Amino acid sequence: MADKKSIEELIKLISSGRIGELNEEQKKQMEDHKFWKTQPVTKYDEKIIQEGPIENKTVDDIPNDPLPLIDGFEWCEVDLDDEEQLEELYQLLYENYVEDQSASLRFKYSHEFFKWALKPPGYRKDWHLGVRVKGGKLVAFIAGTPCDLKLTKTGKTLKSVEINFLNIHKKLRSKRLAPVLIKEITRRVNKQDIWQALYTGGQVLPSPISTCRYTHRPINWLKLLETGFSHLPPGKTKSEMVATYTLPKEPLLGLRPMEDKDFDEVFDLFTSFQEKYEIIQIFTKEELKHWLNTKSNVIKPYVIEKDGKITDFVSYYLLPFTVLDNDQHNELGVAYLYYYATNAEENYEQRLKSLIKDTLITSKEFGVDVFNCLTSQDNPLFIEECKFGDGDGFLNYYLFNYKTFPIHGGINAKTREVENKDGGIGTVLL
Ligand code: MYA
Repeated sequence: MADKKSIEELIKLISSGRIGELNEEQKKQMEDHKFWKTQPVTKYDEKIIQEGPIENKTVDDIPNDPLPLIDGFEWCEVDLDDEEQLEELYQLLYENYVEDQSASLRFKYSHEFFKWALKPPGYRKDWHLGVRVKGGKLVAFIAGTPCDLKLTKTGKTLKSVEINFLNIHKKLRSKRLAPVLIKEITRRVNKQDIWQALYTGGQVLPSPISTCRYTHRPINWLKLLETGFSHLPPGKTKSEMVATYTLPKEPLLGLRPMEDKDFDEVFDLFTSFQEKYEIIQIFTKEELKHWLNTKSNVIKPYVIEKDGKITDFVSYYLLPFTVLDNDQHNELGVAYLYYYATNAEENYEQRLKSLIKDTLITSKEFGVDVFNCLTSQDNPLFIEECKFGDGDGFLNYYLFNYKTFPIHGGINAKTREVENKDGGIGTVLL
């Protein structure tokens, strides 16, 4: 039986999948960051006077050859069109991505998930970067995917990449391999004349442009209890808890699965809606079609149509957990809120609350037991009413080689409680 954990702890694991989260007091001193202090990133407590790149280089300044690796290891490209290599990536991440003390939780990535996350239009195979024991086992990975960013306050657009899925086999930890992977992916991206990157992490590194908090909404509270991840609050009965989280059977606003024919309207609605946030990803139609794939088992887009017009759209992705050592359950269904938009201007807040309530209802169909969202986007407007509870996981957002003024992440800087403020983070990273 898994150790008893609070739901907060579970979500922290689910959400961040990242170890070693440090709070402000615990964060390393800048000079202790032997690697990061050499990189073009904003220093802790650096006062930003002007936004812009930290260093300017040209493609000719960038070496043509990969960085040397320690003896016995070699670089590889993980070919996601090759089922065997996909399986290797799956195994690496399954066994090494999440650090859970009782080792009772594992991300249940599917091959389809990797293809969705890592093969958007314009993806490059050489940005699916792996390290192998020479001629053998895959032991480390890092991925870059193309992404154009916009900082809406200045209107500045940045041709960038998103960096994700950095993972090193447990046996090769603390050997300074991560900096080598980061430098090599940087070299490969720079070679394409791209100089900025967006990435997130639970760790405090120099220096976040924003910090969001994870929140979670139990859908199947009883199962969360049975898997040992939720507890019965003092003074409450099980049936009271179940009743608290029980949702209506059918969506109330008429939410329906998005179809391909809705796409152009969704694209227009979403693109103009996103401008309200300070940092957003600019999607081409082709890219958004990929991210909102209507036939996917991973991403679930929905729309509301009224009088022949799409008025709202919402989406979430599914990334379940395998539960080990539990007599009753072997899987936990987890959904993550992705992008949404509405054309409601009056009663915007109410509309958003109703939209999300309906979204939660639809998720039951896919066996979702807990629905997560961050305090990014306009999520603080509905978090409480839709019964999302504060998690204790925080997600820091970083920009490589670009200084920006801090961006509100939906939490109070001091208390770290959910706080609503216009604007903020409009990008969702997986
Ligand atoms: S976040 C997901 C990260 N993955 C995990 O948490 C999975 C489990 N953990 C592991 O596999 C390992 O612990 C990892 C570190 C691989 C994380 N982001 O090799 P080391 C720095 C940035 O001895 P290890 C995601 O995927 C650390 O501060 N830096 O460490 C986004 C230290 O540097 P310094 C990190 O524990 C990734 C150095 O590495 C992270 O064996 C974005 C220690 O190296 C981290 N998550 O391995 C990457 N963790 O001494 C940056 C540790 O200076 C992208 N470190 O403090 C930057 C943009 C690049 C492209 C630019 C293009 C223009």
